[in-house]
Formats: sequence, structure tokens, C-alpha cells
Amino acid sequence: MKAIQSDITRLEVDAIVNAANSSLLGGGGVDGAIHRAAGPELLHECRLLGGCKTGQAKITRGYRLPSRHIIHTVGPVWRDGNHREPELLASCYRECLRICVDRSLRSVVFPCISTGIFGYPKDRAARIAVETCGSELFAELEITFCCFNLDDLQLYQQLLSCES
Ligand code: AR6
Repeated sequence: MKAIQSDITRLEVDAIVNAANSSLLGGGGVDGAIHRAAGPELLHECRLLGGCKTGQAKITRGYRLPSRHIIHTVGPVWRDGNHREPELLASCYRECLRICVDRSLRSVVFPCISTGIFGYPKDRAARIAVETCGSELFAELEITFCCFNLDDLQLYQQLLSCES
């Protein structure tokens, strides 16, 4: 596992993960950036998926992105931490990784799910991301955390240095 600072739409990997909402029909933040970069064909495929529940994930093609696929997942909206937020956030990471294993995808890049518009505290979210992705079950995958800003990158680097 590693962390980088980048715009996730620029990365050439098997799959990037989108922090979507349950409609899967686009939005702001990283979701908006991914839809803009992938082009209108992505929205067309998303319309056929019938939405996605919080904590679950669905895959589409990458269209105009350098990434071959997009795995759309819906993170929890942060309330107070007592509404299954940690469990649902861990489920997002796990379900995305399961899809990678099922489809024999090797490389996957995650944004910091739920930590923007959905308000999840960044340090708690990063801890869950690193713990869940560090499972033995996913040891064969090349997992990257894509941080949009330097603060997030430093947070991940610190956690990853404790892991190894
Ligand atoms: N590349 C990498 N990371 C990015 C990019 C980018 N181009 N743009 C933003 N981020 P958010 P959420 C980071 O708000 O909290 C949408 O409207 C950002 O700095 O995109 O899960 C959806 O439709 C932050 O660290 O997602 C949902 O309604 C992280 O991506 C809702 O927002 C996640 O921030 C989802 O909210």
C-alpha cells in the first residue's frame, strides 16, 4: 500500500474508486471530477445500475479516463460516529477490493472516501482505510491512496509507516 498526492482522474491503473452518492448520477467533489473527465458515456452506464446503497460498490468502464474501470462506492455521511459510520466506511473499502479480486484487477486507487462533502473526520477515516486495505485477503492487490492535498498525504504516510 502507498499514498500519493494527485488528481485521481489522471491515474492509469486498473480501477479508480469514486466517492459517489446513492443515485450514482454524479455530484460534486471527486465524483464531479470523475464524471467530467470520463465523459457523458459514464452517466449513461450509471443510469443502468439502479443506484447503490451506502457501504456498497458497483463497477463501470473508465471511458475517457486513463483508468480502465471506475468502482463507485457510497460512503456514509458523518453524523456523530454512532450511526454505523465506521462499519459502513470499512465496508466501502472492502466491497471495492472484493470487486477487484473477483474481476482479477491488480491495481486500484482510492480517494479519501467520505472526508469531503460527507464530513467524516479525516484521521478516523484514514485509519479505517489503511486497516481495511491492509487485510491479508487483499495482499495481492496494488493499493494506492490518492490524496488531493498535502495534509491528507501526511496523514496516510504516517499511518502507513506504522503498518510496515
Ligand atoms: N482527485 C482526488 N481526490 C479528490 C479530487 C480529485 N480530483 N477531488 C476531490 N478529492 P468528496 P465525499 C478529494 O467531497 O466526502 C459528491 O457530491 C477531497 O479532497 O468528493 O465522499 C458525491 O456525489 C476529499 O479528500 O466525497 C456525494 O454526494 C475526497 O476526495 C458526496 O460528494 C472526498 O471528498 C460524497 O462526499
